[in-house]
Amino acid sequence: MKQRKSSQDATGLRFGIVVAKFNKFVTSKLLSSCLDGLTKQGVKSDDIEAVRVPGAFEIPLVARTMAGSKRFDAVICLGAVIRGDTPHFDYICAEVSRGIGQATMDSDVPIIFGVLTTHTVAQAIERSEPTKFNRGGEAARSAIEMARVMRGLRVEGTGSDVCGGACPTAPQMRPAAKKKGASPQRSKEIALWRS
Ligand code: INI
Repeated sequence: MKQRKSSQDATGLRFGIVVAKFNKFVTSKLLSSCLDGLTKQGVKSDDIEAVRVPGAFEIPLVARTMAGSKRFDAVICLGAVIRGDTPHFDYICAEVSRGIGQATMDSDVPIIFGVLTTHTVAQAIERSEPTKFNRGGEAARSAIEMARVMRGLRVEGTGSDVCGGACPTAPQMRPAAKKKGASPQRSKEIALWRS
């Protein structure tokens, strides 16, 4: 069995971040830990683009647009949905998780779910404290790992080890530059993946 090692070296990778302004006292901490996590692993600040949206409900559209631009190796979604007295919480949680899942499958780009969904404000604070278990830092690590996995699969992989030998998307993920006559644009993309 061919095993791929996961890597946390993020040099040369580009990341998009979508962060919700709602519950900013939590999401601003998620954002700063996420940025720390990326830059500590070698990501240049020029290679990070952050977009603010009103609330978690608005995250999926922007995440899908960023992913679709193909300018990023991964997109990270940060938000905080905190349960109130109405069913609003359930609707937002359902939409943001469904929307992010759909966006990542539609775009073929890793989109990381760094949205807190908590019962209480205290739980949200606990999960955004830089000194404790901060989900922003965790989202950065997941993004780096997934960006590396996907670059590896696109450049050299057949997809067989992730799809049990019959991955339907494998042919389009193989490096076209190895074939004669690959378009300049495709070659540029592959050069970027390899960089
Ligand atoms: N948005 C959040 O990000 N977190 C919440 O806890 C929240 N609550 O509880 O209402 C919230 N609501 C706003 C929502 O995401 C949209 O911005 C709004 O409905 C406009 O579409």
